[in-house]
Amino acid sequence: MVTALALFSASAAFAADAPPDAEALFDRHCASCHGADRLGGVGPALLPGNLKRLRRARAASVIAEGRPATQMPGFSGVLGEPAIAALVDLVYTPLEDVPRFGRPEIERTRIVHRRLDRLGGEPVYAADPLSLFIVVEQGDHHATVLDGDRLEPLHRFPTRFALHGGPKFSPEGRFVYLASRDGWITQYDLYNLTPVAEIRAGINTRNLAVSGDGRYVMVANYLPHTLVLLDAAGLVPLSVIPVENGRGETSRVSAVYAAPPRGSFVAALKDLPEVWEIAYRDPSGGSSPLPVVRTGGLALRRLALAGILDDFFFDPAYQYLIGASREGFGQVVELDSGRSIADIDLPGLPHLGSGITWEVGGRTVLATPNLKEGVVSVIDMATWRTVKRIETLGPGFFMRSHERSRYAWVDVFFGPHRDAVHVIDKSSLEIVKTLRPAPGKTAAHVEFTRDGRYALLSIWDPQGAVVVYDADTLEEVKRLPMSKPSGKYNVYNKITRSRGTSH
Ligand code: DHE
Repeated sequence: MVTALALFSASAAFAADAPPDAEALFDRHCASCHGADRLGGVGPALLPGNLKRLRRARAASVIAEGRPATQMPGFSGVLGEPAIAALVDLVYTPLEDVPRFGRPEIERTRIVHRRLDRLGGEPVYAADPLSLFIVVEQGDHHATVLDGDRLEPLHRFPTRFALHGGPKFSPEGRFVYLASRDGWITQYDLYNLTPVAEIRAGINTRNLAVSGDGRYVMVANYLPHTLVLLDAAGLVPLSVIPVENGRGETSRVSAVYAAPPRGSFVAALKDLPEVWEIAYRDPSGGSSPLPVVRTGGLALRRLALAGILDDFFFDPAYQYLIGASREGFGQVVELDSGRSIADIDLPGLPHLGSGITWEVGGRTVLATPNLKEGVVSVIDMATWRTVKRIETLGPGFFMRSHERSRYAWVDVFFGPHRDAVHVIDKSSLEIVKTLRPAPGKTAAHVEFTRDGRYALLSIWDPQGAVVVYDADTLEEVKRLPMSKPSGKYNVYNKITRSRGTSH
């Protein structure tokens, strides 16, 4: 007679001998971040087209060890080699049916929450709308509207799943635009505290930018390989721009930025050695030495690069683009001529997107944290030479200051000191204080109040908080409980393009 135990042992042995079931493994370990259909979610889409810069052997080690500077954990503790190999095979297998995501598909996702012409044009609260902060709470996918004068929450609303990139404001500060990793764009009215419209502009989206004149929103996508132009008033899709080089090679878009003085958007490409500049203002007044093509009524300049640059910074006048590659080289490109004018010493993985500038000793410097090394690089923006490498307790993600503050703040996002935040004197370029507001918990991302008096720092924990510091004495003033608050964004500092914050 076959006992229940024998039956169990037989099936266990059979399971151990059977080839790993990649689909089942994917469902169990990967689908929650990368999407059951592999089209992406918090994590990127896992399709051969998205992985073409990642060799198969490297893909296996990413699954085993995780990926630094991302949320991808390592699975070597739970998956053996055969299981990892089966998953690699799966993610390099094209989908039988990749959904089309062109303009009609995008249009069909649009949701209008409130008609703009029926909304009042004044704030429905007494607080100064330019002092507000938006705090993105990753823990439970909400955003808090914080009164930046009273330093108290004014309102809280649900967001789409996994927002990424900084929310962007309309030029007068009334509307804020939010992008989620799975492509949802939200227009939110900060006067009436209500969402206005939403649209899914991509399957795997990186970020969005709002034009300097407030008329357009541009969305950067990893999947499909497109830039999507939306009408900023209600998110009506205007144009879907395929990102390809004319020889059939396409590229993911790492990020798109607004360059208001140029009347353009500038896009960083992940798979082609090019930078794209898309003019929303008629560029016919200026002379461009570069070929300009028209795509859907937009003027597009394609600047050729020596290599792929996928993280950018711009000088305050938007004359220069400072780019870094994942391979560890930095370059300064003059945007008008499209010429590379200098190489910069930026080893490791600088996080230029989080760079800031200030004046010291009559020169303008750019400071950037580094995602791989415990260092802040300070670069003279006239000579493009490194003035100083400030050693920190570990790699950092975000850096901030304010025109009226003598300090710059940088977090230590990775490693055993992730609960530490350094305060750097902007004149001496020395760390003058290291704060640990919640020992053992990641402390990261600072933003100043409009007047620069207070610096707000996040504790990245489900039971986290925004900690308010006096920006001069560096003493804690108060703590506002929040659910894993990630970034926070002050309306005034953003719309006036403060040099101490990101754009
Ligand atoms: Fe970000 C901004 C790229 C991982 C939180 N991140 C940006 C921007 C880029 C970028 C290009 C600037 C766009 C903008 O603000 O419009 N981020 C990347 C990556 O390539 C990277 C390393 C890998 C990835 O998975 O995409 C990455 N980023 C993360 C995270 O793991 C973080 C910490 C948590 C999360 O939300 O996913 C994270 N990134 C942020 C935040 C900003 C951001 C909070 C906005 C910063 C700001 O203050 O403006």
